[in-house]
Amino acid sequence: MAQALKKLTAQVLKSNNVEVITNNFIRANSTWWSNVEMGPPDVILGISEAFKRDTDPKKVNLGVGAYRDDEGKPFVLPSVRKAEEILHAAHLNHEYAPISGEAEYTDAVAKLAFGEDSQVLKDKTNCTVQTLSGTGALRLGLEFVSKHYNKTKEIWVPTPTWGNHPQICNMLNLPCKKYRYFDPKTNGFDLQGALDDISKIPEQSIILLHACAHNPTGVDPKLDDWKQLSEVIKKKKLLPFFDMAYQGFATGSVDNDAAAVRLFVKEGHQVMLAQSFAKNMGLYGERAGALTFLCGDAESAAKMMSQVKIMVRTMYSNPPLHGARLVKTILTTPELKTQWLSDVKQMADRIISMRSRLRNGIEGAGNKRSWQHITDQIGMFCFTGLKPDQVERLTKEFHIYLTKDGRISVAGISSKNVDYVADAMHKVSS
Ligand code: IK2
Repeated sequence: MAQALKKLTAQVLKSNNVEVITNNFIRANSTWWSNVEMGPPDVILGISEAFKRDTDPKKVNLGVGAYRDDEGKPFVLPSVRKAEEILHAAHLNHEYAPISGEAEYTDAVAKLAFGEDSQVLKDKTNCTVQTLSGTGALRLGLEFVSKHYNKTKEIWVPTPTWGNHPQICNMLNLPCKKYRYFDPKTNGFDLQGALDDISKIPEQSIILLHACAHNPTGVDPKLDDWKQLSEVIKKKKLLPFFDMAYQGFATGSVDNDAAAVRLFVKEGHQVMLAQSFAKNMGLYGERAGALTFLCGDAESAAKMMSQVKIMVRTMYSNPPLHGARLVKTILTTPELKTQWLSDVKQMADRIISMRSRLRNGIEGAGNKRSWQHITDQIGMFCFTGLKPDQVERLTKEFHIYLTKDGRISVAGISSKNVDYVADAMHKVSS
């Protein structure tokens, strides 16, 4: 207040328009929102902002999980370009979409996740709605849990997990608990730790699982591990909520990457599933996603749909059209789908080759530590194992931006910067 008064006195002395100055002072110091504190910047998007401010020509952004081509540029998939041309030529109108999204879209995305011949889809036991990308699917799913789930509302997430998972739970006052997942000693999956922790979760809680390309670690359970997880989850009567933001990005095959989800369905789990087309179609800003609840039968799925629609109607009324139209066009036009599958593989393969080059670069520089995990881990991210002080050096001395936990988005590495990044990682870690 003393500071504010000082500023006011200075302004009054400078100008004779006392009334305007006084009103400004009153407005600035007694608003309806004076209780609101400044919040911290988003952990990941805040890094992009810092990167933009950096004027060094060598700067590299390995913070945000957004795919870049080998020139370091945002990549518009050729299949998406073709779908755009088809939509442009069709001269479509801009009427409201149905509350749950176009049925052709939701049918196509459910088939992509659960498989073309999925029995649960044939039996219409799925309630699938279009959402505002993967985040919107998670939010809507947990919002629904918060209102309608009358069992144990604890949400169990892996350690570590994508930062937005606990944040969404906090927003909804849902208790967010953690089970072991990543083993820092091996830089791999802690199967025993996960099984032990999950076996102690209260019955009928919700367990969040990354379907593939775990963010931030890049460490996925093997198919046999998934079988063991499925068993213990079934035994504890937990509701599995799969987050599948990277279908196709882990192995380059959309079917391989959906293996865990399909295994759980085969084993009788009534899963929830959040899907995103941000990464695998490069539709980041279009916000095309989907949320599915598998139910016991078609009647229960219809009841669920009626309630989800009420919830959507009160939040954003109905979803955006354009991104969903692109996804639907690609998935339902055979030539475009073939093109897309090859586009996804191309992106996954480029990431895999950058992993090798990064590892070879660090090891080639004579670094004594093991960097095998760089090539063992999969998907967009690598959990480097770099400590916070090493991360800080990478940013301060080398203008390389990454999250404090040592996660790098391998998609941000290119032929142009891989040697520079490898050399910098070697220097800060030896
Ligand atoms: N779930 C997970 C696990 C994700 O990683 C994401 C995307 N995160 O990308 C930002 C980053 O970590 O750098 C999502 C869900 C949601 O993605 P979207 O809402 O963009 O579809």
